Amino acid sequence: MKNTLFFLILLFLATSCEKDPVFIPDRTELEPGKNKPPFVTICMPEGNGSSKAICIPETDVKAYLEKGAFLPDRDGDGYTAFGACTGQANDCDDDDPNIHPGAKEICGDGLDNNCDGHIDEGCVRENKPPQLFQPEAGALMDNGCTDRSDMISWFFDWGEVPGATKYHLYVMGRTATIPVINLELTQSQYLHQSMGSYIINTNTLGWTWKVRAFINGTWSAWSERRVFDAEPLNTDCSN
Ligand SMILES: [Ca+2]
Ligand SMILES: [Ca+2]
Ligand SMILES: [Ca+2]
Ligand SMILES: [Ca+2]
Repeated sequence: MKNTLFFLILLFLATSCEKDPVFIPDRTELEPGKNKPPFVTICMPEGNGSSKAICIPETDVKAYLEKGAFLPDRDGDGYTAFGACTGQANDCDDDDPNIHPGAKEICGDGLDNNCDGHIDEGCVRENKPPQLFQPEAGALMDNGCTDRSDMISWFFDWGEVPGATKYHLYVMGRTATIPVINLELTQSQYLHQSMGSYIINTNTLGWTWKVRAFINGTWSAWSERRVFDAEPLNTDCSN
């Protein structure tokens, strides 16, 4: 009778935690005929960096977790975590059931959805150029004074581009050969101040500005090229 009982227990455990090593907890409720909880496989650290799969009643999970054991498939998506003691151990995010090998790679979320080691692979990068805010087209911007008592103060503002790590602001005079501003910036706005300088009246019209964004290692296309004018020289001098 005793042997039969032991055989039945073994048979039950083997079918509950399929393929996993059989572990027989010392619990009387495992006897056939009594209320039997479902069995689960759990990983028990062995002290040498590895862990061993053991089969325990679901009701014991909490106690085992407190003893340092861990669930091989915490998020229940059917894929066991990296380093788990059982299964393929290839779930790169075992807290998110939507992330696992074979999942669809979702573009633009910055996540490796299919656990192939690549983020957003195969996605067509939009790399949109920034949208310009101000100065608006045709805006009249600050100018300085011939007595150098005033500064030129220009404020540029554009829309943030998702994923952009820096921006390139380029401001050019109509007749100039080199840009007056040619800067890489981490913020999506810039205050240009040039103390004591001024723009002579023949050069006040037809300034242009544009911005591009640096995303995932490449520059976007340039934004629209927007035109503005500087106000006539000596407009707002203090003396
Ligand atoms: Ca999982
Ligand atoms: Ca997962
Ligand atoms: Ca991927
Ligand atoms: Ca993705």
